[in-house]
Amino acid sequence: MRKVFGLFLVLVLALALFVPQGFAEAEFVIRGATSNVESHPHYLGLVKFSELLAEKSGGRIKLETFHSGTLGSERDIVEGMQLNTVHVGAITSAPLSGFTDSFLIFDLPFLFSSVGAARAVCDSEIGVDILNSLEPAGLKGLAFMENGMRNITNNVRPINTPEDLKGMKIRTMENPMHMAAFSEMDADPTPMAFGELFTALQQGTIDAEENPFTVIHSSKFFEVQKYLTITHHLYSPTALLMSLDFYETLPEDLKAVVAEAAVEAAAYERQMCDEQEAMLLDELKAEGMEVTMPDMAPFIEATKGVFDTYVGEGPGLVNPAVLQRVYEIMAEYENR
Ligand code: EAX
Repeated sequence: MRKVFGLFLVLVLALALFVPQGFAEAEFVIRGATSNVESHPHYLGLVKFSELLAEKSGGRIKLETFHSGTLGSERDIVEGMQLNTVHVGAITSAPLSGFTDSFLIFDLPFLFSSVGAARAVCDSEIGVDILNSLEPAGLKGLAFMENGMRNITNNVRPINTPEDLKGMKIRTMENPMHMAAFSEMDADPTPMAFGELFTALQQGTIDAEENPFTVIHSSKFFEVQKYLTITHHLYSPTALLMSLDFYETLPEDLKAVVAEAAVEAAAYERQMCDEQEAMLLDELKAEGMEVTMPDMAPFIEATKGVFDTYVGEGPGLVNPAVLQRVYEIMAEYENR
């Protein structure tokens, strides 16, 4: 009997010594979320982040990922990170402008000339400053993922001129500059949390919304929206964020792991955006959406008033020096 017990002990010890790194008991079990659905690049990026954290930490960090608003709207996820009850979030820039004026630059209509130029701004010193501006709000900005160039869908009529938006009840994100742009075009902007949007469109309480192809397709807006207008009126970056309270509990070596994994996950997420954007316009047409691609000059002219109102010195405004630097970075990118 003593011999059997001895053998058993040796076996257990051997197993404990040779447990593969990835299966060590996690020291930190954390939760991360997006309001987008499972097939959207936001969630694909969170899953990649989770895999990279596990791999690079030797299993010490286990990130559980949630999609489709399971942990609430983007605002709920942000508040969860501030309370350290949610630890990671992939959050579109617009709601973040409510926590720091630094994100307002992304809310100027038609500012970004291309996705590449927008990414160059996000990856510049301006982008680092923007992410760091969230720390007083209790959020650690890790990297910029992407939502993409936003377009308009609606159920009323094809849109070919700004006048076609007149009186249209369009859902916007909860952001005053987005609302101002559509008011300048005599539309009727209604801020609404993303999770309520499909039902509002289905019930007809809202005529229109605006989002990148990845969102329009993954959230099946083609089922409740007839017309799609390619406008690229806003570029939506997505901040990969961590609860600052949680981040500060990490030892230095795991903070380095988080930083490295975030950059790699963000690059992967942008690649997913590129792959999906390349094929989704045809998919949306195949789903029956009627597409218009009007000249944007009249829309740009019609929304210039947003710059007059929201660029200047002081709270709630886009700093003119930052705007000038953004133009410089975009020019460097386009002339590279
Ligand atoms: O992708 O609320 C919105 O429209 C945002 O684009 C959100 O991230 C869903």
